[in-house]
Amino acid sequence: MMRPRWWTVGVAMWMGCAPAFAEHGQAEIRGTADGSAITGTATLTDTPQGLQIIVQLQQVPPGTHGLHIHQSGSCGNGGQAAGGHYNPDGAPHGFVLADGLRHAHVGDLGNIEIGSDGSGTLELIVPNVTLSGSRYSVAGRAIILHEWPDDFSQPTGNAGGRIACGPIILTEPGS
Ligand SMILES: [Cu+2]
Ligand SMILES: [Zn+2]
Repeated sequence: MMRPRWWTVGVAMWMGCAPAFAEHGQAEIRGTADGSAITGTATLTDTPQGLQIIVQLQQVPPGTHGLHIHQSGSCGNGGQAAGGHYNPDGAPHGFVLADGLRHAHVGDLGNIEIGSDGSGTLELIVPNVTLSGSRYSVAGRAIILHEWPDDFSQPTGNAGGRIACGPIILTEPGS
C-alpha cells in the first residue's frame, strides 16, 4: 500500500506543514572584501522546536556584530546581492527570538559576540522556521555578518556594512 502513503506525504508538504523529515543545511561564510580573512560556518538543522542554527566564525574584528538571514542566497557585490532581511510577512525589524515572527523579520538573528582572538559562536533555535517546505524557510537565502552591532532600531538595526556572507544550502544528513 505504498501509494496512499506517498499521497499523504505529498499533501502534507503541499500544505506547508512541518517537513516529514529533518533536514540539514550549511553555509560557508566568507569575508566580502577583497583580502578579507573572515571565515566561518553555519550549521542548520530542523528540530521539533524549530530551526537550530549554529554559527562559528574566525578572523572577525572583536566585538558585537549583527547577524541576519537575508533574502537571497547570493553574496556578490560586497554582500549587497543578498538583498534585504528575509521578511516574508512585512514585519518590522527586531530580534526573532524575543519578538517572534509577527514583530521581527524571520532573518533577525540578533548579534554574535566575537572575542579578542577573533572567534565567536552563536547557537539558537528559531521556532516555526525550517530549512525548506514551509512558509518560513531559509535554504537558498544567505547569512550576513555585519560590521556593527544590531541595535534593533528601524528599519534594519543600523548594523553597518556587510563584512561576511554565506549562502545556505541543503546538505545530506550527517554531512
Ligand atoms: Cu543584515
Ligand atoms: Zn531585520
